[in-house]
Amino acid sequence: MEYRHAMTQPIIQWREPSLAETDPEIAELVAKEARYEHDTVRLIPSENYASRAVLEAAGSVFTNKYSEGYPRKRYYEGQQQVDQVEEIAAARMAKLFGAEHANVQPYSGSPANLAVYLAFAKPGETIMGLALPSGGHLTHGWNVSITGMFFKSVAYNVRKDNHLIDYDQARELAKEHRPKLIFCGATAYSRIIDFQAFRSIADEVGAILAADIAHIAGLVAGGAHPSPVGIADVITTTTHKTLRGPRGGMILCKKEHAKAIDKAVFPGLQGGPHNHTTAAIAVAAHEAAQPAFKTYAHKIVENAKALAAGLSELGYSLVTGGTDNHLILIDLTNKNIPGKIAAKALDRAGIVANYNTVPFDPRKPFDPSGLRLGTPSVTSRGMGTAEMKRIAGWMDQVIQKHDDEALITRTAREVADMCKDFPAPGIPI
Ligand code: DSN
Repeated sequence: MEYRHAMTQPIIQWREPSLAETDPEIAELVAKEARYEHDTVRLIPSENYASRAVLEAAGSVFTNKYSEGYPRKRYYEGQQQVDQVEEIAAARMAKLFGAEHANVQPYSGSPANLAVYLAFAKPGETIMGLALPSGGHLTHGWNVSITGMFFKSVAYNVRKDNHLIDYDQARELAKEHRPKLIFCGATAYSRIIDFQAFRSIADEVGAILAADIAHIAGLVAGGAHPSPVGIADVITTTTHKTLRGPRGGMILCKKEHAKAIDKAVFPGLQGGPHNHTTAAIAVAAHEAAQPAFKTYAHKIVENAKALAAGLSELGYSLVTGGTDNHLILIDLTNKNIPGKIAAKALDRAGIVANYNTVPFDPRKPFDPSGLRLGTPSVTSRGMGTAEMKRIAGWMDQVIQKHDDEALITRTAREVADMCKDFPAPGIPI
């Protein structure tokens, strides 16, 4: 694991043993993971490669600090640098998205969403969100999540005929149940989300509108998906998906809600913020503000469309027929193979995806009919539409012959060979 040392300073300056010397077992797993992430085509839509700069900040001495409170209003001394880091991170993110206020303390997306519940609804009150089997997130009120247990949750769905969000149903349900809070946003939805439609539904019933853009934040920042800023009252996101930052969370909101949101995050929900993550969020915001990031965001979508077209040509049935964003959901029913078997064969072939339910799936979530794919990681490596076609071809071979281990091993070699030509950010192999 010596490369982490090389990333920060020449190893000669260290006066203590390296990770490899202290804990070879973990060092080896880290090195193996780096090799795995380098040699495979990673198509999990919520994953990415953080840059070396982001990794350096995330692995910095800010991990040593406690700083409950907010900049200039802490419960700890010793905040000379931490205050600056958090102010820079929040200001950069607010500017990047054109938001009035940014809170960069949520530990990740789920805590960010919980803070929104805490700010705007009381236990037992009604909230609304997209149903999990329709592509919504657990924390949008699904029954196994605390958000479905502590609140009266009403779920809207995608339409049966075209699998697009059923805005009419959402409006009817909102009028009937008068929710305090409406969540829009998804984890397995491949089309543009009409934030304005949700705004008008929320206005009709006097609800707060929260847009969870965790999956598409990088596309929004790069102008490849419409922004909910100025439309939704509050916006939550993770920082590590299309945004390419460290694993973390963030809430953007209008000034009028800033106090409620800040209070809900701390002291309402969390203790000390993860300052090393905050530093890395600042770096990610800086990277996402560069002109190259706009190109990156548009290329993610271009690649997703190319991969979707390649798979469609090979007879794969795509939920909604295709994609407008970074994500593709395949319904494998017509190929007579469950998602899990396909995902496991693909993983052995060096193509990493996740099995997923499709809307109205007759199969169970742990053994569903679908595969979920995304192009943020491959795009971060500089792969383009030609590589997407190759990937579609490999996927087809492996899915069709999922128990042909010789073919799978050969494919894994071909995949690794292609990967050599596309350096993975953050991995100095
Ligand atoms: N687990 C994330 C995803 O994979 O979409 C969402 O939280």
